[in-house]
Amino acid sequence: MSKFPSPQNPLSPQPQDPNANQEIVLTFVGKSTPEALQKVKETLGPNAYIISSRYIKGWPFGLRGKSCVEIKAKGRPKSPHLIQKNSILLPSPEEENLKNKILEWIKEENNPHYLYQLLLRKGFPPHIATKFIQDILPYLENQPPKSFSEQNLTLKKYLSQLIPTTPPALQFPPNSPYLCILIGPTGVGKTTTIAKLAARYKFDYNKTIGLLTLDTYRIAAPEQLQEYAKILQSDFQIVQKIEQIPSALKAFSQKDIVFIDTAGCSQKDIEKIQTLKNFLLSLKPHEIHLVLSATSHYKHLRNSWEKFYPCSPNRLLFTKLDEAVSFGGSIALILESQLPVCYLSNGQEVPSNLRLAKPEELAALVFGIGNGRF
Ligand SMILES: Nc1nc2c(ncn2[C@@H]2O[C@H](COP(=O)(O)OP(=O)(O)OP(=O)(O)O)[C@@H](O)[C@H]2O)c(=O)[nH]1
Ligand SMILES: [Mg+2]
Repeated sequence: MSKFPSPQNPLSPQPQDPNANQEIVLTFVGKSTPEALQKVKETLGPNAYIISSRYIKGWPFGLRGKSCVEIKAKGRPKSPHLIQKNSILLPSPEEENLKNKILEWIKEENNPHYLYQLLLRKGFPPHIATKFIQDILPYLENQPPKSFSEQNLTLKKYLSQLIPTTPPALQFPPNSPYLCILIGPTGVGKTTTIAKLAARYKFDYNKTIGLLTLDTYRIAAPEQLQEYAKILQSDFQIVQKIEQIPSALKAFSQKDIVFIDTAGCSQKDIEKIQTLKNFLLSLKPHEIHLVLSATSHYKHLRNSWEKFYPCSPNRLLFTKLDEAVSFGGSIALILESQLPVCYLSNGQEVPSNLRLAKPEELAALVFGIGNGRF
């Protein structure tokens, strides 16, 4: 706008005006082609030539449902005043990108193909994306959203209703500890999360805790949890054989809750998973959290769930939310397995980087603004 002389001096372009007497490209918009052409002629004269024309729904006014014709034309403007009156200023590329993004939504609302692409981009696998769309379409058709933000809100609200979560257990049986075990692939953050959970139960929920590890596969693996036990001043036990379980549990009989760490198993290591299953049959834990990294692709997550399925996990626990770039895979697995989520880990800091799972927050990871900022 500042390129042009002010409207107070409309008919006399300043000599220094770089646009005076020069051919320039301008954009004109009208409700119809004749209206847009009339503006071209009035502003650039009869010798102007048309570079392009297109029919647009909504843009540039951002009004849903309104259509217009946009014509780009080149010529010598008769006056700056007419430029201001008739042509439109094109938005900056950044603004245009943003508008186009929003427009895509509005133009394509209720369009299953568009929503499908969006879900794939967010990391959903095709079959879950299809299922989600099949479910939500009748809902969208009944209550068509009026704007991008309303549509986003609808999708978020709908998705959040499908996400099972569960609160942390706070009531425990007398004379025998409540057992919470974490299982899952290697390096996903099981031991770190146990330390966070133990601290939370001890300091925030005022519960008596015990720590137990079955992870004796790697040298120094038990020491990692033992260090946390020392810091938390909690009792600690190592169990190497199934026969040791009863005495270990007896030692913890006065504790409210015992957290059990396990060795990470590659989902390909069927033998190790079978051994873990045998331990679980003997322990009979109340909570079995399958711990998975939110940075993993859906296929990997799904494969881990299948391989650990014989261990009967009854919760999903996602870690590394802070590192993940898309969350569709994790959300898809929650929808598919219908295993409730209780905790989410969003960083390496013990004990602070642990959150209680909320359906709305999880849904916002897919349909929210500023995705993944936990
Ligand atoms: N960025 C990030 N790192 C995490 C998170 N949770 C754990 N980590 C890191 O992941 C690495 C592995 O954590 P561990 O707790 O040892 O993982 P594990 O599942 O017990 O590993 P194994 O016992 O070898 O199977 C460590 O460097 C942790 O600090 C998280 O939520 N975000
Ligand atoms: Mg570990």
